[in-house]
Amino acid sequence: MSEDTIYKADPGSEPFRFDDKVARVFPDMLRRSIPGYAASIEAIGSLAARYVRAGTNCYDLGCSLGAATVAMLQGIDEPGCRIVAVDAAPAMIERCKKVVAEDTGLPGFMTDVDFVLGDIRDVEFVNASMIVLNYTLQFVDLDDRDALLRRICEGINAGGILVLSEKVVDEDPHMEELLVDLHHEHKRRNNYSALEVSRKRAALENVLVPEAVSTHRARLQAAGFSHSAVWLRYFNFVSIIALR
Ligand code: GEK
Repeated sequence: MSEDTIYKADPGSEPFRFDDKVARVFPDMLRRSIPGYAASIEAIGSLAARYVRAGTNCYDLGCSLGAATVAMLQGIDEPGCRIVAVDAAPAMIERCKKVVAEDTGLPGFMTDVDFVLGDIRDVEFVNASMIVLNYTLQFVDLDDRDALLRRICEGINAGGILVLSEKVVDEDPHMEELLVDLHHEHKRRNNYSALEVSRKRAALENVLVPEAVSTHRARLQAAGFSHSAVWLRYFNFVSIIALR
């Protein structure tokens, strides 16, 4: 796995982008930066085994290098399914095709995978039993989030599931400060220097826009999901499951 050394260099005022430099070190970046990331991927596999029905579609929205796609492929226990893996970054989707093929021995799995270079706001969701937004919604314009979640819910069959993982903000400013500090300490323990942490934070300003857990749950309810629950929380990172 290539080591993420991107913010050892000064990016100036360049905002964070999902370019080739990022795609090359991405697994190391996520592993060291997102507390709970490995647990989110593991759960996606288990949830696929439980919720994916024969002859339905699954969507991995903002798939990056396809970690959630691989987990679903390995979890799905039913015939005739298709996973649609979507990412807007060419550097990600190109690498994703190779990584998924290497990790799973594709083709040869009973589930097909379509790799789509495109914006998740333009995807049509049909006959879905599982949709995954693993740390992706936080990069979508705030104004577009409600409509996207409504369309996602409409595309999920009764009894289907959405997995929504996000960085969040705490409504209590004191706790927010503490949780951000705990996250930064976690990154420093994972061998990012204080300077790398602060440069990355600046680069993500206005690019990654987190919301409160209550905002996410209210949006899920308004979108038409019948139930939702936070099943994972590690500092200021959560994963929510929502049932149609
Ligand atoms: C994982 N889910 O490993 N349309 C399509 N893709 C988008 C959009 C959009 N509007 N906005 C952002 N992306 C993955 C990790 S990373 C999380 C997801 C992170 C894509 C973007 O190109 C990137 O690949 C991904 O969403 C977010 O489970 O970097 O913190």
